[in-house]
Amino acid sequence: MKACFMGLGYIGLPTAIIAAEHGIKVIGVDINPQVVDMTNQGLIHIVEPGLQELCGKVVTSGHLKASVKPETSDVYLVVVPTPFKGNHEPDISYVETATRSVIPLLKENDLFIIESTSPVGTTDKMTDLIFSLRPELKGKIYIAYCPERVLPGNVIYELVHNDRVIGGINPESTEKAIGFYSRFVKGTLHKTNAKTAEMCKLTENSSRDVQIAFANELSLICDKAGINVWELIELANKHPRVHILQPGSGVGGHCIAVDPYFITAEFPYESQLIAKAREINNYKAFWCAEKVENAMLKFELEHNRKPVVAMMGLAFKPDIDDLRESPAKYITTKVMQSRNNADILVVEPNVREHKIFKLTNYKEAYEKADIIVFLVAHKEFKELPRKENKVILDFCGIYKK
Ligand code: SAJ
Repeated sequence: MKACFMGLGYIGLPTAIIAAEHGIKVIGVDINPQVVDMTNQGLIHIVEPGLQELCGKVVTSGHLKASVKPETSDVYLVVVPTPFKGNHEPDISYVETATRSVIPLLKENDLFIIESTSPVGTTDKMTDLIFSLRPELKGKIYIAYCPERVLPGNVIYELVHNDRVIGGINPESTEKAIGFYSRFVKGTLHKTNAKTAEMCKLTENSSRDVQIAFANELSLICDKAGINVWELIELANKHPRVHILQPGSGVGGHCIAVDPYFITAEFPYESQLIAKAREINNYKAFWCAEKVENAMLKFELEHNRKPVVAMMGLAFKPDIDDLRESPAKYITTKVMQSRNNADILVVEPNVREHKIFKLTNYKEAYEKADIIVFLVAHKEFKELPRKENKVILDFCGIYKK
């Protein structure tokens, strides 16, 4: 069996590698020639534990090859980003471009799968596109939607062990897709239709966003009430049916901070709670930036000099190098703009250099700063000795007690 993966990003590359490791001949396609070159040398362009070794192995064995162009295969998978436009409308142009580029290669019995997070109805739209250009394939190829669910940092394990939801445009397509995934997935493969599978992905991430918004709202209330929110949540969670998530400096990444908009854009009147959760999680980052700015002003008034401020963390969550949609990056930018870049030390231990931010070693920044702002709960920060003589703004629970 030969499979063509359209997109070698955070999901496409690991999935292509795992499929290749399970004996499938894989051609990985990316528009970025650097990604293609690196992959062909057995090197990965993302940070993911254990993936480098596997990539080297499957490239050497000849099971994975990368290219800028798709090749004739038995299975085609679309694993490209689905960003949103300025007005939070989903942008499925990458999915469409990837689909268009494989349409000329499709032949009888082929399987076409979309994995990219997509608004409800995208699989039907791509199906119409395929059959409008290749009407002779109607009823002769299989088309399904199968979202990924892996957590960055644990991708290799989750790709194999997570359950998957598989929705075909008809029962035959669902069965065909199940046949493909059962070659490398040990989790249960749940059958449904394409629309439900699309909505299922959006539901999973929106559910998490709503739950985090609840924790973030509690953090605002507790700040005003003078209550330690971490202790409060820990105690509330002692109830057998209460499971509150953790507040933070906002919600980031390219999934939870994006996918709910795919629902709100299409169903604005029905999705009030989902929209409000997005607002609360975005507001939390703004609120954190204001807290930092106020602390800086207070310090200046009390000490008659500008403070040195350490912004601890830029990633969108702990112990990763991914800065996409990062609230920490937003807060740091806002604080730097308000202070004309003066006296702000930016720290991100998981990134070596950054084109916008000049990075400072985290220990050095921690020593030098008057005000320490914990934005991301990286493991390195938790090991720092506590400093009683500094102003600490802990937005991510480094010191829960
Ligand atoms: N966060 C909190 N409090 C929490 C948990 C998370 O503030 O208690 C924040 C994080 O700091 C981060 C954001 O939420 O900024 C998202 O982080 P995450 O760990 O919740 O999720 P992602 O974006 O890394 O991965 C999610 C996962 N989805 C769910 O858990 C429902 C993953 O399984 C999906 O595969 C992934 O989105 C995706 O690709 O859609």
